[in-house]
This record gives sequence, C-alpha cells and structure tokens, in this order.
Amino acid sequence: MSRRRFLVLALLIAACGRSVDTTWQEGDGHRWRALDVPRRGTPGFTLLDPSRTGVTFANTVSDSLLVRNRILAQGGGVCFGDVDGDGLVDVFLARTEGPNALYRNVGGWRFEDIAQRAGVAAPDRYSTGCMLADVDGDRDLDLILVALGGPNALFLNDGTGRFTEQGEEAGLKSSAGSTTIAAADVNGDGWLDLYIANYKAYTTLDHISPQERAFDQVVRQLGPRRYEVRERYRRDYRVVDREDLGGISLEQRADPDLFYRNAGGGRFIREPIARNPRFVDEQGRPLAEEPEAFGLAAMFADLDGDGAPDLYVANDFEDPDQFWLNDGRGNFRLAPWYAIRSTSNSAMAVDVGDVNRDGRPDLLEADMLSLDTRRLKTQLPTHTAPPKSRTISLPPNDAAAITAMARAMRNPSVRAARESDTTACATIASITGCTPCRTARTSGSAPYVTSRDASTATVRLLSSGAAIGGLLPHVVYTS
Ligand SMILES: [Ca+2]
Ligand SMILES: [Ca+2]
Ligand SMILES: [Ca+2]
Ligand SMILES: [Ca+2]
Repeated sequence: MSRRRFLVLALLIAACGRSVDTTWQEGDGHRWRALDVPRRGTPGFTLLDPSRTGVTFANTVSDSLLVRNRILAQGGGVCFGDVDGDGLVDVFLARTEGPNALYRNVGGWRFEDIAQRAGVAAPDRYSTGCMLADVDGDRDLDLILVALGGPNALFLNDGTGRFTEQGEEAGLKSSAGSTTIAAADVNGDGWLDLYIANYKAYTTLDHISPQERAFDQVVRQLGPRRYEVRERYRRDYRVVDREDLGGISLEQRADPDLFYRNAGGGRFIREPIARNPRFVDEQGRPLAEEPEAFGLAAMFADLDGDGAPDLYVANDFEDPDQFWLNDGRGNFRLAPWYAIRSTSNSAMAVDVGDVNRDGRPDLLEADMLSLDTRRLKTQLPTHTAPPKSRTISLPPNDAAAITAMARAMRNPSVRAARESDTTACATIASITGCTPCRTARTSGSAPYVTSRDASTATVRLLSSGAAIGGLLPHVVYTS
C-alpha cells in the first residue's frame, strides 16, 4: 500500500469512527446530552407496529354516547414525560369513554399500560386534555387532566409513577367543556401556572329541535335594532350586533377559558380574565366580559423574544384566536390584531418552533379543512360570514407607526387614508403601491386605513393608544 493510499484509508477510518460525546451533563434540576445522529439514512420517522411496541390504545366512542353529545367525538390528548424517573420517556393517552392509558417505557421501544396501578385510569369522566408537569416543585412530573363537563383534576406523583388525585383543594374544579392545558411560570415566581382552554360541554343541536332554536323563538325584539335572548336560552345563546354584516347575529355561547395562578405547592387559584388588570386588551384596558370562544388549543411560548412566556389560544369557528403578550411579570396584553393578520377559521391545533432556523419562533396552526380539493369536497365548512370590523389605535400622524402597520399588513389593498394626512397617505402609498388615497368618510380627525383583504376587513386608525412594537412572528399555516 502506498503511503498516500494508507493516509486516505486512515482518514476514512477516523472520520467513520468519530463518536459524539453522549454522556449526560448534569444541571440544576435537569440534565442534557448531545444526540448521536446516525450518518446514514434519511431524516424522518419509522412507524412501529403496535405488536412490537405494545401500544394498542384506540380512542373509540360509542354511537349511543355520541347521539347524546356529539362534542365527545373530538378526541383526547397525548402527553409525554418520564413519570417514574428511570430516564425513559413514558406516554399518557386520554380516553373519552373508558380508562386512560399510561404506557410505561420499558426500553427497546416496548411499553406496558400501568394506568390502573398508577392511579390515573380515571374511567369516570370523559378525559380530553392532559399535561405532565411538576406543579408542586418536588421534581417529579404530576398530571393535570381535564375532561368534557369536568371534573378537571390534579394528580400528584409520589416520584415513582404512582399518582394520587387531589380533591377540590387543588382549585381546578370545573364543569366546563375543557379541551386542553398550557403550563408556564407566567409571573416568574418559580411555580407553574395554568391556562385551560374550554370549548363547550354540550351543544344545543343535541338538545333543542331546529324549530325551537329558530331565531324568532330564541330572540325577542325590543325595538329598532334592539334584541335580547329570551330568558330560558341565555345560558346557551347570545345576540351579537354585527355592524360589518349590517344586522344581528345569533350565536351559541362557548365556555370561557380558565386561568389559574399556582399559589405554591400545586394549589391553584382561578383568576378571571375579565375585569382583571392581569389581562388587558390591545388598548391596555381590562376586558369587560369573559371572552367566550370555542377554544381547542392553547400554548405558552416566548414569541417576541423577551424571555417571558406569551400565550396563544387557537379557537374554532369564527372566534378570533387570542395572542397574549406577557410583560414579564405575568400580565398579558392582547397583541395588535395585525401582528397575525389572519388565522384559521376552524383552528384545531397550534405549535411553535423555529422552522427556518433564523432564531425566531414560528407559529403553525392546523385547520380542519383539507388543502386537498377532493377531500375538501367531503367536508362541511362553517360558512362563516365575512370578517368583523376591527378598530385599532395608533398615535396620530405617526408615520413610523403607520409604516410599521402597513408593512405588517403587506397588503396591496390597503388603499385609503385621510386625505389631509399626507404623511400617512404617502407612506402607505409608497409601501403598498396603492394610489391615490381617498378622503375618509369617518368622523372626527382620525386617520384611517381601509383594507379589503379577506382576512382583515375594515380598519380604522384612531387617534390615541398603543404604539406598534416589533411583533411580527413568522406565520406558517397548513392543514
Ligand atoms: Ca419512565
Ligand atoms: Ca411533582
Ligand atoms: Ca407562577
Ligand atoms: Ca414574550
């Protein structure tokens, strides 16, 4: 063997044999190690057969139950975590009808269901969402389990994977149609706080005949453009003045979401979202009423990069999603609507990750409707009416703010501003290429912009209020 050929071979052997240091590095309350990524093969996943893994779970709901409550067809959640501290990640699966499953990871991609002896089977409820998190600070993963119609409950882990359901003293009592849980220490006191998204525990479609729930049966007219829901339907219906539609809309009410502050040791105290300075609207005002939206997903994630967990709530139907920005002390303010200009109509799920690796978190929202046209034709959309008008606030004649907003919208149909506000008009025209600006028909001195984008509707720029921050997370939508 020539010396050169020997050298190449030696280098090849060295390269192939280069190993990654995969020893665990211990930290305060955590440990980490490098991944030894195989040099061969392709990225992706390999489907493992249930006969190999032992995971035979299926969430089926009987027709006899569904005929009484169709919302039970929405499914249950899955949670991952090492519940018994053996270093292997275990899997919890929530079941709508019957016992939940807790698959202990026994190694080699094999699992055994220990839900019964672990004390988390809870067959007495319609389990929906789950969360494995250490809420009492003893360094083992506890289970928060919510159910359609309740009870929502905390199961404390003894450290070995045996759980004890806590009673009402945990503070999570609810009979709402809960769907999912998000946990984060929102106020930085070291204790994980909770946000539970709610849908509705039932639908009137299963209880009230079409004739009985007709508009004139449910609603009484009090005068010109004045309506009220009759007393016996107020728990389930509300009338909404849809200025953008030029009329009144009758809507089924949803269950308000739940925010819980962890008072320490896994004792939760519910704080309302309305009339609470912790939650304020885009203009910084506390909310007058609890938001009622059909919530299906909620997630805490730091979306603006200030280190504090923000909150994104994805809602079904035409209820807008809610994007709450945390001020770092656990106070939330709704992000300006144009921070995310459109959302899924039938939002089903949401996730956060840096998909293009530029260091900024991206947001993925899954919609119910398929992108595939064949499949789409087998689905029933919600026939949502055109989007609602929105009113936002900007400093008057602030070219920088208007520039930021116009850039945020990147909307070629932004096409009007108050004629006398030449700065705003020129700025918008230069960005959007839409000229000329036309005279606003709005009253007072407020400049405004009209957008005909299908997702943004009419916008009025009023004369005071919030400045625009750099709140432009990348948005990826899929279905
Ligand atoms: Ca384990
Ligand atoms: Ca714990
Ligand atoms: Ca906290
Ligand atoms: Ca943040």
